[in-house]
Amino acid sequence: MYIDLGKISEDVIPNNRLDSEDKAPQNELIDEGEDTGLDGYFDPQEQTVFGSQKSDPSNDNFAYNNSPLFDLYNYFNINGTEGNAQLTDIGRVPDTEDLNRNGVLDQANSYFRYEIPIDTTAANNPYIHGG
Ligand SMILES: [Ca+2]
Ligand SMILES: [Ca+2]
Ligand SMILES: [Ca+2]
Ligand SMILES: [Ca+2]
Repeated sequence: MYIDLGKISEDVIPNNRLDSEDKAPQNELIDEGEDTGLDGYFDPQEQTVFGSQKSDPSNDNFAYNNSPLFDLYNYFNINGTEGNAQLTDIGRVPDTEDLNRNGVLDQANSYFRYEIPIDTTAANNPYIHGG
């Protein structure tokens, strides 16, 4: 497990540009057709732009299943940014790379990384003491 403490670049789509779902007019609201994910494309456009036959070429679709029936819990795509506006309270504002909301793309990477082994075998993990 890695824990990074400090500043990390907001440029998730590494293009030196601030990518956001909020298109003109920018109003901090999810308007019709804006719930595209950070890439700005819905799946059919992703297939065209990236020349792919995959159902979700950008792998950015939101999905989850929290049904206790048959233990169908699945949160693998809970952080997807395409299609998250309709199903959750957290998705009602446009997704953006601008995490600190200062209006600019902060690209500084300046952080300390701590590596913590999660091996539970005491012989392999020097951080386990006392069993
Ligand atoms: Ca970007
Ligand atoms: Ca997308
Ligand atoms: Ca997609
Ligand atoms: Ca920023």
